[in-house]
Amino acid sequence: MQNINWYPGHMAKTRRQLEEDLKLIDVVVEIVDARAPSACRNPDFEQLFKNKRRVIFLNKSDLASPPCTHEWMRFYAKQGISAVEYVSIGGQSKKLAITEIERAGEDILEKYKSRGISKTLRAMVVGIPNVGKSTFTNRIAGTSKAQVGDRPGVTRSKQWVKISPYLELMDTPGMLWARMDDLRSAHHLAYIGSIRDDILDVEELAADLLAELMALCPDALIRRYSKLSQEMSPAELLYGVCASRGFVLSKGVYDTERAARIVLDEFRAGKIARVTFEQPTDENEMAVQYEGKDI
Ligand SMILES: Nc1nc2c(ncn2[C@@H]2O[C@H](COP(=O)(O)OP(=O)(O)OP(=O)(O)O)[C@@H](O)[C@H]2O)c(=O)[nH]1
Ligand SMILES: [Mg+2]
Repeated sequence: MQNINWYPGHMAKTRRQLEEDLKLIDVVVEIVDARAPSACRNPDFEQLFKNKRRVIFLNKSDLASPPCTHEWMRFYAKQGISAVEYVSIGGQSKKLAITEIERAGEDILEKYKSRGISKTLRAMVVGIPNVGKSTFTNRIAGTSKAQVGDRPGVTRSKQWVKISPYLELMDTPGMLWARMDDLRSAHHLAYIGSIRDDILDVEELAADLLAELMALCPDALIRRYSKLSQEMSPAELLYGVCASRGFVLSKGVYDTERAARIVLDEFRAGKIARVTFEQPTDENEMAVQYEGKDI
């Protein structure tokens, strides 16, 4: 299996900063992309946040398959993990999100209250790049203070945002882990824009995305690119997109690079279908277990 070289230099610094800031915060708010909840879980987080209260937001659920999101919610509930299905753009309730974060830190507040101290709850918003941490923070705060963008690595330093006299959120830069050797997970992260396309071969990436979409939502895919059919190989699917859109460089030569970029762009813009690439499994169960001890 190829070892993918994907760890930008600034991420080691991000990790050190997160570790240092942990002492300032009461609750960890983990944002994952609902289309790839498994690939989005940074394995380093389990160790890093093992003594913290945590709540997971399955963000961008407007782009994911609703039955799959429900399955993930059941999966988290079964393990006693607080998880919330969420959409950070549009009209979803910020009150719901605030309530869930406050609930995660409830016992901490109670403990202070019993000592006669009224404390502001401090929460750190963490996750891998481009899952919507800054959009979520802005949504909850009702501001546009945190910079957002549809590419990985937009936020480069932490930022505190006051939500109310009782709650403050810290937006943080996206963090990956040092070693990735699972190509399928890496592809999922690239499809959702959490790692840069140029780390991988863009044509291979788009061809594999087409194959995964053909398995998950063939009708929607064929509606979008009419010359595709279910028996095509990944490479043939990419040629099929060229044929559907007339991407021809010269007679008989397809512009597969253009087709690859179009497929990735259209998928990310939610133009093909709402899909979830991963199902909960026993293996994930091991990975998401954590202890919420200590105050
Ligand atoms: N459809 C949809 N798009 C979203 C949602 N939340 C965020 N986005 C989009 O996702 C992109 C990335 O959002 P950011 O908030 O910059 O993501 P981030 O996690 O802060 O990214 P980094 O700072 O790069 O780590 C932007 O184009 C947002 O508009 C959501 O719930 N649904
Ligand atoms: Mg950000």
